[in-house]
Amino acid sequence: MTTPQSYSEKYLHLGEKIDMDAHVLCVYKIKSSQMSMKEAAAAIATEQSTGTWTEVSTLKEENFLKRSGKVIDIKDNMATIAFPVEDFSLDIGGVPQILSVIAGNLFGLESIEGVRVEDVIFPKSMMREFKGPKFGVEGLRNILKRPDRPLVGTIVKPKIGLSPEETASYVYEAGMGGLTNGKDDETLSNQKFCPLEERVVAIADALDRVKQDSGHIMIHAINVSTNGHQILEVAERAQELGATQLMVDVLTCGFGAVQVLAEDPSIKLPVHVHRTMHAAMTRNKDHGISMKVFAKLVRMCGGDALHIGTFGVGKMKGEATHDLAYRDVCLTKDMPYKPVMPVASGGLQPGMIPALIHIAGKDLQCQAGGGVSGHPRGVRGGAMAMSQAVEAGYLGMTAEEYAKDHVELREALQKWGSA
Ligand code: CAP
Ligand code: MG
Repeated sequence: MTTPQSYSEKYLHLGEKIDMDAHVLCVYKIKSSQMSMKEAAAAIATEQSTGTWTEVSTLKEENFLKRSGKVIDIKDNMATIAFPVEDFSLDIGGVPQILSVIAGNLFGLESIEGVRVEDVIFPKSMMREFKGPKFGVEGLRNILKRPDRPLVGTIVKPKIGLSPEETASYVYEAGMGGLTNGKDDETLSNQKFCPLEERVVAIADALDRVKQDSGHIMIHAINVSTNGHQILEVAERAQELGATQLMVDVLTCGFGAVQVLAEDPSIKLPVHVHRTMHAAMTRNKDHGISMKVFAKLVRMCGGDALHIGTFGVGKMKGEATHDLAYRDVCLTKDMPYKPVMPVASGGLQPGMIPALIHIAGKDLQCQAGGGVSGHPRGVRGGAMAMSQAVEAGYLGMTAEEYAKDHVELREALQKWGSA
């Protein structure tokens, strides 16, 4: 049995003019063999606003008119639904509540086999309720005294198992090799082999030594991803002990975790946003949520740097055109916030970097874990090769050209080739 068309039909407002300042617009890609596009879109608008599977006696006309989602456009398999601003609760609720409206129960409707949230457009009035990044692209560049070159970083590898001292020594070598950014991996937290507090202290010392020994500035993002009731306390402690940046996994911790780290006045560090688990929702082209939606929400919540993929050149699934769209969300002037630093990470190695910069542009943080520590000369050699590759990309040269008089890059190319 499907929702009777006569009932959900009330949610169809095709072609009607909508007050953009009074609605959140959401674009859905829909696949249903049991329903027409109109029926399926209306079923979503119904379920996600004032309706349910049957008409209810408690839905009064005034409530229906003011708060119902309206299907305003259908093109092929894409439907746009406008949700009244009044349906949202930002003071208590925030992004979790936004998601439960635009990306909630609809995924489980029996009669719709596939639905993907492709985009969301928030009215200015709602965007103003969020602060966006404290640092963003410019803030990170200022901290690193790196006005226009892409940032270049590493993820300490192996993901787990190194002691605080070993981790710090990795970071020192990476900094001496010219990297601007280091970060914990997403599965590293406070395990016995590498307690968070000891790691923060050891890394802070390593970063100081890099500065003393070479004059070079590097920061390192400490993974503070944890339970909601602890995250602020853990972040404050890391900051107190000398952390230079924080990292949070936005999808496992929730958007509120990014927002509290960005907005709480006690935290004065940039927030690096990892997206582990995103592919469970972003990878299927017929069902789930586009990374574009997540990128918008991360920017609203104040992430300073965000993983957006490797533009088709790394180990993770992804296409350049899609990743470019996510990069644009990070940088667009259409959102009333500082731009977010787009991060390309996953299976990268020096030979890929010039091509990556050519596609993605200079406002980019390139990162390699294996592509640094897998270098024949070790971490410092790998960091030098990555830095050289970034310089090549920045100057518009190929990796091969630049490698002619840069031995570390040459050795990386010999081991891994180029993109
Ligand atoms: C990269 C990475 C990142 C992935 C995640 C890893 O390491 O640290 O977590 O980039 O992908 O563990 O794989 P390597 P995404 O450089 O050694 O591949 O950013 O696309 O979510
Ligand atoms: Mg990782």
